[in-house]
Amino acid sequence: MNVVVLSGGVGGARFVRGVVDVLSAPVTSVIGNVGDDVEVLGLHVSPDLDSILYALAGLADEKRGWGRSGETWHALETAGALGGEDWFALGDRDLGLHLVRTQALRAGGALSAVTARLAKALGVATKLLPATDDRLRTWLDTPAGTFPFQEWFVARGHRDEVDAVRFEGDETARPAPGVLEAIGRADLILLAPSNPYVSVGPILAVQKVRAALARRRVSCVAVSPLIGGRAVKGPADRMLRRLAGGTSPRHLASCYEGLIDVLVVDEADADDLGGLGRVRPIVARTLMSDADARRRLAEAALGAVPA
Ligand code: FO1
Repeated sequence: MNVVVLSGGVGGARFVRGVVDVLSAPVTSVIGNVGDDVEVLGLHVSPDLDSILYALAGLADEKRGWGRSGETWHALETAGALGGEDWFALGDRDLGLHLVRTQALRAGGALSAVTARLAKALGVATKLLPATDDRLRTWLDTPAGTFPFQEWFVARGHRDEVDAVRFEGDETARPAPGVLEAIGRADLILLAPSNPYVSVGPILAVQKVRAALARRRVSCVAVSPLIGGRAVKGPADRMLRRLAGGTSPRHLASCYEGLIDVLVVDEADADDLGGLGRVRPIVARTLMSDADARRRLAEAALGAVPA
């Protein structure tokens, strides 16, 4: 079964790891968010692609959810002491990847080609595709002003309520090579338990990707990132409350109107399944506390559609 997963970082990366553990790697393609890519200390950082790469390579810091395990921070401390940027924590091991990626991009390589090269070097067999090779960046309109994603998320600790999410470059961004082919070949499409606005949203902002999903002939299963209406981590619940009017499964489903057939929700949300319309709910345990839990959630999503 060819499976395509659309994913952000952290929770999405954990879920992708569960899917790959359940299926064999070559039948899974992952389309990753690049809306939160950022230039720090002159380096191109693709946090969500990297969280997925590290999760699949077994290098992820499981607790933090981003960056590498066994990390040290000497370069960051030195940069800070010298008056350089230290608001975005690049660890020493992580830095090596950003150096290689940045050099390859500056030499004219496309992000998709560089990502494939990094995946191969890390022994990752799963096809990891950035949604686009073109510049696509997420911006947040808040009462305190308009911020690029990482400034709002990391520097300001996502404390500002969000009035609107915008994507710079969405009118012209083309799907990266392989993205439409992966969707076209898929027997099943999964939307990872990622923030629908700032993690999956930027992928769907690539117009041809959204169109390909809208005209799918196979099922699309979204996994809710909320448990009991609350985000496990991050601002998804606050954003849903303000932008969709609530945090119940139907509010989440409304973010994916016309794009999903099944919604996997947590047991804690099983009493709140009204208003889903044509979207079929599946109830599962969605907290990915360890490898078994990740796999069980992946099995629930994969099993949502009879083979
Ligand atoms: N998240 C933070 O909250 N603080 C950081 O300093 C930080 C640094 C960082 C460095 C590399 C990387 O790949 C991810 C990093 N993240 C950090 C996570 C990242 O900002 C977000 O989790 C994602 O962009 C949202 O999916």
